[in-house]
Amino acid sequence: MEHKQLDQFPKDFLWGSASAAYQVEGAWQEDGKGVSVWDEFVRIPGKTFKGTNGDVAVDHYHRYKEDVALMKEQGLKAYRFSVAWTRIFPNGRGEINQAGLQFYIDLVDELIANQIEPVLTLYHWDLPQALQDEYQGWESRKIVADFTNYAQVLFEALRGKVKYWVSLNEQNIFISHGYLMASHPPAVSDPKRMYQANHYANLANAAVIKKFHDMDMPGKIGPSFAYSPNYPLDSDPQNVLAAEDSEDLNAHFWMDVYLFGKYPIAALKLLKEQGVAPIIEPEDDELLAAGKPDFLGINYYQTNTVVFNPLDGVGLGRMNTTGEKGSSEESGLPGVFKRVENPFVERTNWDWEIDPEGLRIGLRRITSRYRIPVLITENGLGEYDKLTEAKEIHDDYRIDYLKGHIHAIREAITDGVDVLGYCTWSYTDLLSWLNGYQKRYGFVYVAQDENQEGSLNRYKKDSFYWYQKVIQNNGNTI
Ligand code: BGP
Repeated sequence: MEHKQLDQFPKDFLWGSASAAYQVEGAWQEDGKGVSVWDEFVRIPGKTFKGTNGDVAVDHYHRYKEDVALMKEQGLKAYRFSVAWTRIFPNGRGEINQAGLQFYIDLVDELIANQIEPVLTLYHWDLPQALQDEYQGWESRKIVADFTNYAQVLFEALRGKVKYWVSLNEQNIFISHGYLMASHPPAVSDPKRMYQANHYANLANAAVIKKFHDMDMPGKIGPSFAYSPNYPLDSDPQNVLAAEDSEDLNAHFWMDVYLFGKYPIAALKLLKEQGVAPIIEPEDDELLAAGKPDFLGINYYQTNTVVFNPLDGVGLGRMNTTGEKGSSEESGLPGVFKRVENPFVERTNWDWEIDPEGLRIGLRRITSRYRIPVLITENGLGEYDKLTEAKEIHDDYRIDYLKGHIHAIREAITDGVDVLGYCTWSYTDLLSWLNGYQKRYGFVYVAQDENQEGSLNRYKKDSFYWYQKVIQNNGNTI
């Protein structure tokens, strides 16, 4: 629908930007930090682009004051970051490592002193290696107690200071990449193990949310889901059904559990037929029902256009992690769906489809199905950037991308969607898990190249100044 006039963004809208510990901090062995599964995984030859790792990353651990000063200059209202579990508990549990905890207390204090709302992610994929070794991490029910215990330490330490908490970042991604595509640790490829690990992650998520509410914590908590709304390629009923199936298996399969405490019917039935459904204990339903989030975090990058895929059709294909346009392979689930190119949208050099309208569509779907406020916890464009001799970065393509998506949010707000805020991915340039340092997302350029050499100096991109104005006008000129 087209509105005659668009609503204004709410006055207290959180104009923000985001990062994750492993991708920015570096200092991987400092101040008592333990080893995470990513610290180990990146050392296995061939796992990441050109063997890049987060040992130094963009050195945010030592430069956080400089980074926060840049945020302040830009006028950022919120900064989303994650805590490295291994800084708090080097071995996942046991004695608290005070120096590690202090880093986050200092970061939060620095943000608050600069009028920036901290949005804290409890888990952005860097599981303590000790828990992986001891009981296979997410593949054990034991993770629920350890994750809750770790979260409680942060709840207590930052009570009243941090008002927005993200429980798990992109459970759907770390589980599917970790246990099916084998592209993230622990590099397993087994659907049965994947769905069981996913079930324990659901329990851990619910337990942490329940703990937050039981402790009467001021503020709000919710998971961040990587949502790629599904489209059928055309109106062939087979393809429409394939899109419904993809929405069920790739989206409702997580969001329904977060919001309804139940898996979607058709998806679970299919997994049972295939013998890969998770074992669900009777008491699990109770916990899932008791751990309802206050908001849903959404990470939005692209939509997913599908057609029907016969039983002898394509399976998992390779992703483009090189930035060589057109190098990704076809991918699908035999008997259900396969992904195809959407002929109506452009693609990035990493083959990600650029579809601002898809964000509005996704926000509308969430609102209709779940009636819950949404915090957009990630959205952005990963591209090559060029530092000119004058030390400038003319990233007009990023400005176009963000402008289109902010406009789509404004339209969604006008449709009646309750959006709490918008965090771009990412604040500074940072390490892209599988794509190295050349795939850049930041408002702030960091001199760090593929060989992990560079001054690590920060330079403001054109998009930095553009977003500064957006914030000044509370988005209402877009
Ligand atoms: C999300 C992750 C982020 C970030 C982003 C961009 O899935 O939550 O941590 O990496 O995607 O992805 P990529 O780095 O693969 O381009």
